Amino acid sequence: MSKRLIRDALNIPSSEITSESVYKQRRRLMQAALSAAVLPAFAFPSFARAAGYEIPDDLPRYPGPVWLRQKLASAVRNAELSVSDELAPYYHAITHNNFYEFGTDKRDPVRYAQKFKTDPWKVEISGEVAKPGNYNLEDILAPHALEDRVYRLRCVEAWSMVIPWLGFPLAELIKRFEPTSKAKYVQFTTILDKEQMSEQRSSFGTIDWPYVEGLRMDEAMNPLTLMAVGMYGNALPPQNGAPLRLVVPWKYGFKSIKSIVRIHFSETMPETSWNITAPKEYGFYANVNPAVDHPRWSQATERRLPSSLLSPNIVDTLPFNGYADQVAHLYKGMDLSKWF
Ligand SMILES: Nc1nc2c(c(=O)[nH]1)N[C@H]1C(S)=C(S)[C@@H](COP(=O)(O)O)O[C@H]1N2
Ligand SMILES: [Mo]
Repeated sequence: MSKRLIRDALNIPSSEITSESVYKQRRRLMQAALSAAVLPAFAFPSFARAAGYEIPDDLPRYPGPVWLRQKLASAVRNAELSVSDELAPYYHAITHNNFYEFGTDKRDPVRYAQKFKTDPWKVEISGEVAKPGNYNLEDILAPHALEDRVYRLRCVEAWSMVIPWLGFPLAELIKRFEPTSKAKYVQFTTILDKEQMSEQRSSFGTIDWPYVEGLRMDEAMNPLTLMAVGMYGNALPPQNGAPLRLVVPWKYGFKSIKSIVRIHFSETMPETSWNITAPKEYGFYANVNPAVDHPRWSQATERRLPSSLLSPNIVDTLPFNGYADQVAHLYKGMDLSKWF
């Protein structure tokens, strides 16, 4: 198709088409908007309304399966563990994503994850644990009441946003499955599904699939560590890691692994995807730390979304992403420039 034809199809004035890259970016935006717009706009649960989350009518909601909806609607705000920073507009949270299984561009997940199947979903619990098994997500969630928590999310790429998650403490899940005394670490694994995830088919990828992440047991048991199943009062969108993801707010975003199918307890430190890929750049701990720069850029500040060229909205990065009071004790006596 010629440039002119595409331009006409999208109805963009020619004055705005200044270069191939601007045109490409625009086309991506349009495609993202289109794929989102075709989703039905369901009435969102009363919780979203009560919490005052603003979801413009032309943006999709992700209500999730019927069994999950009721749970989401009965979530309760945890004010004590929520920050008062301004929320990222919903649009930014669902269209600016890192989910490399669906592509490496920030707009790829919203474009390519919309048909991702997240129900039914199984989670395997394995390793050093008294009750291993393959469980339906519904059974995993059954005993847990959901909380609404507003957390900062700080990506290692030096941007950040503030998101209201719906989830429950990982500690509660861990206690239920009764890890043995040998369980010193927890490893999480994302689904491996080449049919649904285009980047897992690519032979040029940087990551050795499936994506894996891990925490030390005391980090996993910290009250801030959340298993999320929703955000902005609704189920998680697929691009944000539906149906089950980890959220560890004091660590760089890559620790917060998406679309989890396995939780494994081990005696030794597990492998983690970005550490395998570039061990000099990404450590196991990955605590947000303005004093330890990434080898290729500073970590002293961050671009808080929404951010644009004219108004970049740069803010100081805080040690442990502002959660030092709750987590600094976990690393007492450790040299954090060595254990980055
Ligand atoms: N499976 C998987 N999980 C992942 C990623 C990924 O590429 N694959 N990206 C991580 C990174 S780098 C970030 S910053 C967060 C982004 O979460 P969000 O898209 O919900 O903002 O997800 C993390 N979890
Ligand atoms: Mo990230």
